[in-house]
Amino acid sequence: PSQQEFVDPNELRTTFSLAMSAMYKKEVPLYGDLIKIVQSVNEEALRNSADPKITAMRNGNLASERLDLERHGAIRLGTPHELQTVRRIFAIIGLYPVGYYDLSPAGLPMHATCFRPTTTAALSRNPFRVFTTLLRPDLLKDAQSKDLALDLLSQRSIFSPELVRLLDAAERQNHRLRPDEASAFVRESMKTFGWRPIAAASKDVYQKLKDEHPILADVACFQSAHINHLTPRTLDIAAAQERMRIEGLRVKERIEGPPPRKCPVLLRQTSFLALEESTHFPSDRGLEEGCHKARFGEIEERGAAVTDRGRALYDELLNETMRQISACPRYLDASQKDKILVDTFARFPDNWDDLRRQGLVYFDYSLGASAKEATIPLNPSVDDLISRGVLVAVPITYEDFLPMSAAGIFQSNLGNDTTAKNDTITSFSDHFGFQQNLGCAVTDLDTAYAMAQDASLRKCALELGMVED
Ligand code: OOG
Ligand code: NI
Repeated sequence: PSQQEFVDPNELRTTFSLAMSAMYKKEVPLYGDLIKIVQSVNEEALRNSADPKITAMRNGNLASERLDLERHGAIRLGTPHELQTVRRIFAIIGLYPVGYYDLSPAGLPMHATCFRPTTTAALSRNPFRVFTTLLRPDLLKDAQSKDLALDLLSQRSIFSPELVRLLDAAERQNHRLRPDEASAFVRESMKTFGWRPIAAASKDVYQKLKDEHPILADVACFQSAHINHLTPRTLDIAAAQERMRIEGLRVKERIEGPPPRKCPVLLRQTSFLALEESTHFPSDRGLEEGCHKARFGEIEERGAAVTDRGRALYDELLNETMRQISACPRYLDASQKDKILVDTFARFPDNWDDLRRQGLVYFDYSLGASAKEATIPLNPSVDDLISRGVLVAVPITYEDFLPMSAAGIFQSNLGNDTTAKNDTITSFSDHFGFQQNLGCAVTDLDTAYAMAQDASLRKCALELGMVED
């Protein structure tokens, strides 16, 4: 068959994410409320905000912002085989593993990658991505619960035979599917990521795993890799968080990530807390009623991607903030903790020129309006060209995640008892082991931004006739 007979992966990603969103709204109706809140906060921000990025949006091409499409979801997997199969599923909708995230420093026996579109063109077609964590049995100290969990995981099969058949077919067709195959693929994938109301373990086993670590119960005791949240993009995360509170949602205490800034960097996130959902556990006497807490809704606001140096500074200031918070002998409420964050981050420059000159943020360069008329000195610096209006620098958006923020989101949604046993997890990263389990390398997180910046500069140099093709 010719290329035309296959569905474009970017298009299929949209179909897939819309199906996921519809399913999740049905499964977790509160998520539908969250979407409405975010939409109304975004509309207000678009109408009233003086933030140059938002006014540009108001005057520019709003449709290209795709504000109404979720930015990400998250799943938690139990075995290398599940991770490899999920990788095959996501390749069909144009998502590839980028970045390695070690969550063990936060007491979680998990590590992760993000499956996402890797080009600007694909991101702008549909920005949907999936934060995907994998259980690390090597970090579980209690042999009995580890065996119980591995046993449950070895018995479950979260991919339907039809889905597996479609994955094989796609691989014979360069990861593409025909329209009829594509609809079957979306339908069958939803079975993998949907909620199954009957647990795979008895209540006793569930409780035992939960006592060992709540994440263990969530990963091992169910028949699917249920999506645990979806995350729309908000233009004003503080306003959206406040609105969630007003509407009576139970929200996470603090927003994760950097403090509010004039020049936003990286990623800020918060969530409504996971719900108690009724669940049925198999037993000798038939089904036993119980409940499980795993699924929530999250919102995110994205800023600029930072360079290695910017990231080192971010990590240093975040560690310093956490050190001060934990060293404080008094009880600190959320606003006191936020104050420490703001004060500590005063050391992170907050205007685009400084951020650019100090090499803290990645920029996309293009020719300015006066590029063609301006006189260009010999061997000009980028600064030179910017001050002459030859070049315009726009910060590149951060498309990835932050391990400590992810851990904060995890923990608020596992319940307050999570931290109790945190000290039973030894922390070390296993980037190599993760890639082995995945069956391929994850793309380095930093390189992509550096390459995008370099490529934009090179394009400008070509257009100005400063270099030859
Ligand atoms: C994933 C939590 C991390 C994020 O946005 O950082 C995450 C999970 O709870 O499974 O989604
Ligand atoms: Ni998330």
